[in-house]
Amino acid sequence: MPLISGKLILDKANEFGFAVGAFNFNNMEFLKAILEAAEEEEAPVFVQTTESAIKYAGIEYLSGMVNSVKDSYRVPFALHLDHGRRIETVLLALRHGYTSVMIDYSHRPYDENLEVTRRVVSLCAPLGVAVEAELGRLVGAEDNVESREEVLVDPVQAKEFALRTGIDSLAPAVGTAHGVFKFKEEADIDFERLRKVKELTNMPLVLHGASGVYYEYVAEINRHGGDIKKAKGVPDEDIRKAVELGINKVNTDTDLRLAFMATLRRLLEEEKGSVDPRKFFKPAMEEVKEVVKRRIRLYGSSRKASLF
Ligand code: TD3
Ligand code: ZN
Repeated sequence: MPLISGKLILDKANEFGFAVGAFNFNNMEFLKAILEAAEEEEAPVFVQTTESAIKYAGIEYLSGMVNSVKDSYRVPFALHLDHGRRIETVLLALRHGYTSVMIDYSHRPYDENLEVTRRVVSLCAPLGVAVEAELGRLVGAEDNVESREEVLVDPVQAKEFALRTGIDSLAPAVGTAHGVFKFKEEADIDFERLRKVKELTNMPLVLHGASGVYYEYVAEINRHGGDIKKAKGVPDEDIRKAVELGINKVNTDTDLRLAFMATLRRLLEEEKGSVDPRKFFKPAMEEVKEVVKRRIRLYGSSRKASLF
């Protein structure tokens, strides 16, 4: 079972109360690590690219790799556009066989977000392509924000937004942030707000900025010349709780980057005589695969491929 609509995966996850992993890739090494991990866990999965990934590699390379390997795997998976900021990028993704897109106008006023999202749904729905949108904003430990109320999702507005746009999934801002510096001190996800959004919308929900920022990788990076001392992620228990409260797709990019870069930094110090990139990339890719498997188990999507 190869590349399928993101909507089919999200609806199953919502119906059976688990979350699927959505992992970002820019290159062959990450894509292969993600798909092999999903295959070993027998888990449905999203592979996703941001606009900056498209800028980096070119959409022909990214979608070309996915399309050429899609029949080599048994697990169902979706190719998703993560944080699409322009309708042109959505159209580009549709032309290249993406089966799910996010239109992210969360940084713009509510009415504009609503209007643009509606337009994207009208383009994607007839093609069976899933549409994700975001409400509220994701801000991290480095951003200066006066009030949380201002940036977190309003559950009543979320219900109205979902009804008026016809989206397939919603990413509500509940206190997480992208990158390695998510919280100043302890993690503080607004679970009550999440519970309310689920109660009012009953739809598939997406958690962004969900990486665990695991201590072992951060420490390894810092030991081998890196400097990310105040890194802080979302604890595993918080992810479990978020899934229990109705999260059905969990976005993870930073954890994969950390696993890759920790391995690379260590090997660059250890293998001073080697000029073969494969000596570095292969173990780094294996470490990415390990972290993807760990995350898939955490989300509860292992063995869920049999539902399709
Ligand atoms: O949308 N993403 C992935 C891309 C963000 C830029 O790195 C996420 O929500 C994952 O966030 P993270 O940084 O916690 O893995
Ligand atoms: Zn995100």
